[in-house]
Amino acid sequence: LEPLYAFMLRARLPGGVVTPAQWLVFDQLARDHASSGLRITTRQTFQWHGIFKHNLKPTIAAINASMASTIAACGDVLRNVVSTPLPVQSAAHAEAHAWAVRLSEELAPKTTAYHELWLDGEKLVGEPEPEPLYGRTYLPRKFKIGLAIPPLNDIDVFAQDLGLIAIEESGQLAGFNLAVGGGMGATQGDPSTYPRLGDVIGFVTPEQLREAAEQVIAIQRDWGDRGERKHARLKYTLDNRGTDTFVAELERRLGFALQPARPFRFDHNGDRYGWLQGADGRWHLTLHIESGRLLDRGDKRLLTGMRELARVHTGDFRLTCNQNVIVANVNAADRERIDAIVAAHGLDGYRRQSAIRRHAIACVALPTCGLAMAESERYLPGFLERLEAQLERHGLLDAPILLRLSGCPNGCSRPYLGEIALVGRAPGRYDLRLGADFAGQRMNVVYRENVDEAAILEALEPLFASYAAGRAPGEGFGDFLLRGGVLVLPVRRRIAAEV
Ligand code: SRM
Ligand code: SF4
Repeated sequence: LEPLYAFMLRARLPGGVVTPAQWLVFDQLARDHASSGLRITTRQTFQWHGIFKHNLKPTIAAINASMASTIAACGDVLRNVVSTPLPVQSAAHAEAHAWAVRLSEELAPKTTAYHELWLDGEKLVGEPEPEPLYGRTYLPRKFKIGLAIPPLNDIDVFAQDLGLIAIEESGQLAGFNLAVGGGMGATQGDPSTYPRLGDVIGFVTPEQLREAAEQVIAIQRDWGDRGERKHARLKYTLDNRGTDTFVAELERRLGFALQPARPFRFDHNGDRYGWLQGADGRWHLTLHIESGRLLDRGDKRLLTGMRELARVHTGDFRLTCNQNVIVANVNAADRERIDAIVAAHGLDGYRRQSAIRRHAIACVALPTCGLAMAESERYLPGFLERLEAQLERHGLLDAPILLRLSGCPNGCSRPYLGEIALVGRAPGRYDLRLGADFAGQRMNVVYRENVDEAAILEALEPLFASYAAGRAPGEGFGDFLLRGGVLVLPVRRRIAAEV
């Protein structure tokens, strides 16, 4: 008799857009087959945990029937392309967002094996289909593209293998700055692995973008390290070969030179909660979902509440890279009804929460992640309570400090970009990292190594006291620690400069 295997499934949802009809399908699958509701990930998509092996095929088929997919949500290919989700700005926003969808579709693997295996496509043996981009051996490792629309860096563009910074000029989408070689993963005890922010290497027009993205992936396919998996990300290729050599090769393959990068400015990488009106007059409501976990627990009936919203909503939903959800494209006349559903199901927590709680992200970690060294998602609520008590004593409950927890150094919550970050080392023990900025452009550094909660709170106490007493108006916690000389950052942590 075979053991009762259970799996995690992840959808591919470029730009995080979900229609109400898709939401209802995903919700049903969560209730029928998953062990812990719907989980919004840090790459704008859903995971379902605990799917029994015999339910995998019908679940994947149902996701595909809803016009979504699970193909290339994992594996050594281009992963879910993320994009600034909030459609508040101009038509250029919609155009830029559409690019995320197009890149995701056009650069996805062309294999028919997925359909043969999971969707009852006919051919199961024979010559493999040609893969124009990935070839027979695919990429050395996963590859991530993210598109940010300034001033919002809510996707952490410098943490992507290829970051695209949309440049809008006179209300038109002029093109994209390219930032290459970002990545967050590191391996404990192996200093040859490290998080790195992307280098801004130049600008391309929209007509040049597809080819430029494809060639960046192709160079990594050809130059990436296939001998040592831990070094197989683009960031190591860049550091081994040099960014200049990489750019020269890119321009050679493209047959044109990149233009100089254009000016841009990011002001933050968190989400903006509550209602915001878009340029076209429609409304968007960003809700905070702690660790992205949609479940019914006590009076917080988040899964049910979102289902009720999906039943009446005429716009769409947008998942964010901060694990939240936006009820997007709402007509003014529907706002009251949406608000009532939100309040009735405890989805309006953002109205009462401390600023640090609203800006916290935790990766999944235990019990489902096999790589976890410490708790993360399950630890966040309790840790936040203790932190909030401390912040309250210092009058800092309204300080929007970016807190990120990861159960291990792989960095799935992008912890190296947290103003305060805990990176798991062992059960109950973390590296306390401090000093990132509020816009995702500077990484933090280790402040205390391998410590327990008491030591973390003790280390933070005097820092909160001096921040409360000495912060300049609008000054972030990370910036304050740097200005006050509490932290000195190594040169490589300062990068991702604005041009
Ligand atoms: Fe991740 C592996 C969860 C975003 C870096 N990540 C994993 C696995 C699949 C564990 C495994 O390989 O066995 C985790 C599944 C846990 C579970 O039980 O669900 C996992 N990663 C997640 C998610 C669900 C975290 C979350 O709480 O939301 C995110 C899913 C994203 C998605 O929808 O595609 C997630 N992972 C990230 C990010 C953030 C990002 O992409 O913006 C990173 C850092 C960026 C990067 O890639 O550099 C990230 N995950 C990793 C790594 C380290 C990769 C490296 O280069 O070293 C691993 C380990 C690996 O690949 O071997 C990993
Ligand atoms: Fe698992 Fe580590 Fe990723 Fe957390 S950071 S989900 S513990 S691999």
